[in-house]
Amino acid sequence: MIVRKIDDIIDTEREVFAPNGNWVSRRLLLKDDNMGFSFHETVIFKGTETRIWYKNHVEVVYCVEGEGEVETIRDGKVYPIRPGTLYALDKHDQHYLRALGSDLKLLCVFKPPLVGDEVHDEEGSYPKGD
Ligand code: 9YT
Repeated sequence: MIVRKIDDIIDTEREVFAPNGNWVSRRLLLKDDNMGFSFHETVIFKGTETRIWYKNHVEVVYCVEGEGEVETIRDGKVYPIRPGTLYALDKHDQHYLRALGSDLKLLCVFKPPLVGDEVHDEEGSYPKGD
């Protein structure tokens, strides 16, 4: 069994900051944990907008704190994100993620799992894992 605490991740190589300063991702489970997915606590910083397109992954996101929104680029639909809201990018949807009045704390699952140090490329994607 794996038991890990968020305090074990902070200030280690499993804590990854976006180069543009929009978010920090604390990667509690990664590919080498052999679960078939990775599991992260992500904080999206207040007032930021991030364009994302996970063309190589599916991601599910569950909000536990804060206030934000997701806009799907294909159709311009805007979805408010609040504690208790989940969204699943089952169609690799291109989207904007915005943190509005406060930081947004999200729990995120990626399949296939991230390796560890990935940050978004110019398209907002992570590279293929396998
Ligand atoms: C919700 C989202 O995709 N935010 C960007 C960071 C990502 N969750 C990660 O790498 O943990």
